[in-house]
Amino acid sequence: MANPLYDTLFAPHEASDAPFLHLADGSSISRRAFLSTAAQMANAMVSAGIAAGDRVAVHVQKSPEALALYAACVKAGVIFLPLNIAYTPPELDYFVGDSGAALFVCDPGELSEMEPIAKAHGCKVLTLGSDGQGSFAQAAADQSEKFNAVDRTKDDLAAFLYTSGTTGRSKGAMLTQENLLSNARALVDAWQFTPDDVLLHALPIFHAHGLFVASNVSLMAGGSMIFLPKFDPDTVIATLPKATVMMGVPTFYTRLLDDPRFTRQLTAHMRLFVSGSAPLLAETHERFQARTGHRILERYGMTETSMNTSNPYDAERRAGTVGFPLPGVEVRVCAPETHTELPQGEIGVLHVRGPNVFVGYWNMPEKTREELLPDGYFITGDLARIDADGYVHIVGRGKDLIISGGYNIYPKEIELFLDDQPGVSESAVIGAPHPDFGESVVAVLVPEAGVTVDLDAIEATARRELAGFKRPRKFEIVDALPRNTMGKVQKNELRKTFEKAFSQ
Ligand code: MLC
Ligand code: AMP
Repeated sequence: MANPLYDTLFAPHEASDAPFLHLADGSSISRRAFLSTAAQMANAMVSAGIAAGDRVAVHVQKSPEALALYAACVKAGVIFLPLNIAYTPPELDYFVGDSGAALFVCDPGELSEMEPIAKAHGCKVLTLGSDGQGSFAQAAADQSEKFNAVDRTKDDLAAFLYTSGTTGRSKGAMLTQENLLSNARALVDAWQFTPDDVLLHALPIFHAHGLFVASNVSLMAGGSMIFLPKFDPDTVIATLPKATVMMGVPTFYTRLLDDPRFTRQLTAHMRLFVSGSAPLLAETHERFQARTGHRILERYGMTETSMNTSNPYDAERRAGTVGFPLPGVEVRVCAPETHTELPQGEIGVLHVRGPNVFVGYWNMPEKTREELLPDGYFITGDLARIDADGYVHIVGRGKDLIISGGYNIYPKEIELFLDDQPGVSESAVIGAPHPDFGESVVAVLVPEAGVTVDLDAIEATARRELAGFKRPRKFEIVDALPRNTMGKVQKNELRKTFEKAFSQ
């Protein structure tokens, strides 16, 4: 009788009355209270006809209750499927349909729009608001605070995280209990987490970073979290004195560095700052150290693998690198076409193998076979080099991908959208350096002959159909796209032409 994920992350602290989540208003929630809510939610799901192995899609604002819903799913053996709150109804339509979710828990404000969409897929709908209210919360409030964790094995699925792809069609990465547990264990160890740690948590909890790195590590260590609804510099600066560790995407750190209140004195008591999800510029690294005296610890991961490598806690944190493979994780640098390992020091595609690597894409056996090799290695699509000391350098991407403020944007998806717009003959979407987001989206459009493209109309449609972070921030009109002799659009040339799009 076991549920390894529940037994490790949650059960050991079920009776603890010590603060677990510290909220921005100064109040706190104990693990006992948090897990009572989770048990009530698990009962509410069962009452709604949800069984172990079903998918529960979750599109809600970050709140303690949203995290309790994750705990409830683990307890009930239900597959947790969190979705970026920025997704629009047409995007959500795809995720609910593709995953075959049995229940969609959404924000009360979007119920009228989402109910018919979910119901068309035979999916039940309940609501959970940022204030912890809604029909799901109500259903849970009437339930018992006791719920016996449903038996699971370590190989049972715990979560689906959707990740976009070069075809423009999102893929549901299937993660097992062991994927999540092995990674949390490796990170607690590598970053020396203890029950005394207070993690400043300002990340969203619908992606690997905020959920499987930040929350799982803190849960496993038995620590507590300052649980903020979003990254807001004022609140981060106000609550930092009570934290010991902070995790963030590079944009968090550049925004903090732009704030004169972020000083050596403010951060003197901190044990650790971790960065990931996007490249941290060596310049940001050095500025951070000069300002605070701390060296940010950069690590590297993916939705499909959680964390793969990390700079060391106790040894040199080398700027511009993502450190060494975590214990139990193997990496190799390979030739793109043959998948054969390259001599040490050469640049190639990074492959990863270990207990952290997902088991495949939901309902996409071919895509799974393309990216998960028979010898267990996963092709990350990132270009890397391993230096003579063993530090991994991510030097670029073999995949056409833009990372804006830590969110991934696949140009193909935006190009498919743009090509459908009136007056657009064809399009190419590229990332250009952006001072706040690292990179941001530039849309290069070729109009149909003799037509003036109505950019306002395109922007209005984009607002309805695309999540905000994916929307192009700059449109450029050209007569033709640069192509090579094979007819392939030369994005490198476009990137060069528009590299200053956001620097004026
Ligand atoms: C918000 N906006 C963005 C954006 N975030 N635009 C581009 N890129 C982003 N990342 C837009 C909104 O659509 C809106 O546009 C406007 O900015 C204001 O919205 P906001 O919500 O107030 O923005 P803000 O709070 O400033 O958000 C920025 C941010 C946030 C950096 C704090 O994006 C964030 O928390 N990022 C973290 C992403 C993350 O957790 N990634 C982990 C992935 S897991 P408009 O037009 O409506 O005004 C992974 C694996 C790994 O990658 O290794 O970790
Ligand atoms: P996602 O698919 O959202 O999980 O994003 C994973 C991608 O983010 C990786 O394949 C990398 O391209 C990128 N990434 C994550 N961490 C880092 C890092 N520290 N440095 C460079 N790129 C990173």
